Amino acid sequence: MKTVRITLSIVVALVFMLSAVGCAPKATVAPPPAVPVVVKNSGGYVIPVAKCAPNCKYSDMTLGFIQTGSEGGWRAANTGSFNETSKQLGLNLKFYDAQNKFENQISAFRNFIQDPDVNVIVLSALEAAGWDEVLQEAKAAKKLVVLQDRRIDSSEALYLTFIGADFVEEGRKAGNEMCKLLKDSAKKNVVELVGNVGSSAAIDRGKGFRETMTECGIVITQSQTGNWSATEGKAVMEAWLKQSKDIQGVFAQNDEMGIGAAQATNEAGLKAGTDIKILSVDATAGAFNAMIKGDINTVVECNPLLAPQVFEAALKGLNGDATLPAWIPSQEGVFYAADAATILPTRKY
Ligand code: GYE
Repeated sequence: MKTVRITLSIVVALVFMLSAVGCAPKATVAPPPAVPVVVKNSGGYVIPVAKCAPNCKYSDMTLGFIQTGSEGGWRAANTGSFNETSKQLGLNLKFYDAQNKFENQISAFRNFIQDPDVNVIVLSALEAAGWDEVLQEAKAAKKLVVLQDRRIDSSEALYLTFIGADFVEEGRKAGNEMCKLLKDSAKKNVVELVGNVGSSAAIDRGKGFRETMTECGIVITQSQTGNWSATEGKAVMEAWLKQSKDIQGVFAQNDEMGIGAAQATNEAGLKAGTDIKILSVDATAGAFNAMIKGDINTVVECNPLLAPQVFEAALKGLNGDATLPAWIPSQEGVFYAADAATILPTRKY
C-alpha cells in the first residue's frame, strides 16, 4: 500500500515538473500584432486602415470611382483602364460619370461617403478647387481617398496619394517642341486652345508652356477654352482665322482640340501642319492618324492607363501601408509625325 502511495506521488510530481518545463501541449502561436490604429503617410494623411488589414485582398475592395465625363479619346481609354483592370483583379467597382458637371462630382462624392459598402473613393477632379469640405467628410467617415489623373489644390493630408501626370512638365515639353517647329519661322505667333476652365490639366499645361516658350520668342496671340472637344476647338480656330491668318502655331491642350483646329485651318484654305504648325497633348490614336495625314506635327503624351497603379495604391492603403508618396507621377514621352505610322500599331490607346 505504502509503495503504491509513493509511486503515485512520484507520478504526480513528474506531471507537474513536465508541465513546468513545457512539455505540456504547445500553446498556439500568437497572431501578428494588429496594425496600429493611427497610420500617417509622408503627406500627413491619416490612413483609415481596413479591418481586413494587413491581409486585405482586392475582393475586399469596393471602390467608388468619380469620373469627369466621357469627353474624347483620352477619357475613354482612362475609363476603359478602370473597367478592364477591376474585372481582372476581382474588385467591386462602382463607376460614376459626372457628365463634366462639377456639382455632380460633389454629390456623387457624398453618396459614396454614405454608401456602407464603399471603402475607397477615387476622384478625377473636374476642377482643382472646392474639395476640402467633402474630403474632411470622407476623413470623418473613414473612407480611403485616392486621386487620379488630375491634382487638386487641397492639402495632401486629405488624400492617400495622387496618381497622374506632371501637367506643368507636359506644358514645358510643348513649349520646347513648338520652338523646334517654329525655328525657321521669323514670326512666332501661337494661339492656345485651353482645356476646361479651372482644371489642373488646363492651368498647369498653360503654365508650363509659358515657362519655355520664352526661349525662342513665342508670343501667345489668342487663348480660349475649347473644352477638350474637336467641335469647340474647330469653332474657336475658325473665329480666330476670320480675325487674322497671321498665326504660325497652335498649342492645343489635347488631341481633339488640335484635330478641330486642323480642320478649321484646312477649310480656311491653309495647310494644317505646314502653313500653321499644330502641337497637341495626349497622344491618342486620333492624334497619330492626324500626324500620319500631316495635320498635326508633334504630340506630347499623357498616359490614361492609370487604373493598375490606382488599385495597387488603394489596396496598400486599406492594408495600412504608409510608405506611399503623396504623388506617383506617370511616365510619358513625345511623338513626331515622321514616326507616327511606325509607332501607331504598338499603341494601346
Ligand atoms: O488631356 C483630355 C481630357 O485630364 C489628362 O482630360 C486629362 C485630360 C486630357 O479631357 O483629353
